[in-house]
Amino acid sequence: MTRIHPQRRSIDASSFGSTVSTYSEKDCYEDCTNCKCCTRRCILICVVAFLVLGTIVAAVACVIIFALPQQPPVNRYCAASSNQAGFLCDDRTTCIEASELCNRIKNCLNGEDEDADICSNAPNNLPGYLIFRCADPRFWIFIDKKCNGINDCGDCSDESGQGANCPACGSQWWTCVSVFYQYCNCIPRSLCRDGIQHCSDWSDEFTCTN
Ligand SMILES: [Ca+2]
Ligand SMILES: [Ca+2]
Ligand SMILES: [Ca+2]
Repeated sequence: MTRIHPQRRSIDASSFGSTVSTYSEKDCYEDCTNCKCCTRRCILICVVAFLVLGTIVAAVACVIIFALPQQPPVNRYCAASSNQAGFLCDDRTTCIEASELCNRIKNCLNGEDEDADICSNAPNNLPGYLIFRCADPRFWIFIDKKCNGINDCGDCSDESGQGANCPACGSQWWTCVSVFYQYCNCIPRSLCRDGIQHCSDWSDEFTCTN
């Protein structure tokens, strides 16, 4: 006797009415990832799944980032030829004068002395040991311009001011109060007895010997 097995019918969700669904949550999730299911429940499952995955990925990234050894800040301090603090180039050998920073000339081999990170907001981004603030807080100079005999601040605070604490005039200089804006309390001995008054007391013309 031939038996006829009833054929299994494919399930047509529409035949059960709008509130009935035969999908399992697993099927639903798989369909969601393929954008084939748009029920609220599926969307909620998808959102939760992506949030959880996103949180895990973010947590792993944070662990990796914070677990990496932090690079210590580069110490750029060096003694320049002016006997003032200088800027140490990346080769850890070349020491340039502070005033060679941010002068639009690449004095370091790789040009790190002109790096926009430090030059775009000078002097705020410069190490404090490379600058000198004049008595007038609006002005500042590079440290190698302090005690160099020249009135760089404009008010001589970098040469004869208490904050500068400069040594006495060297052997190549004559001590007096200069009548020229360029100098302060020292004038080059080469200006002695040249027929031009450089000191307020004329000592450069009558007392000084060069
Ligand atoms: Ca430079
Ligand atoms: Ca100076
Ligand atoms: Ca003179």
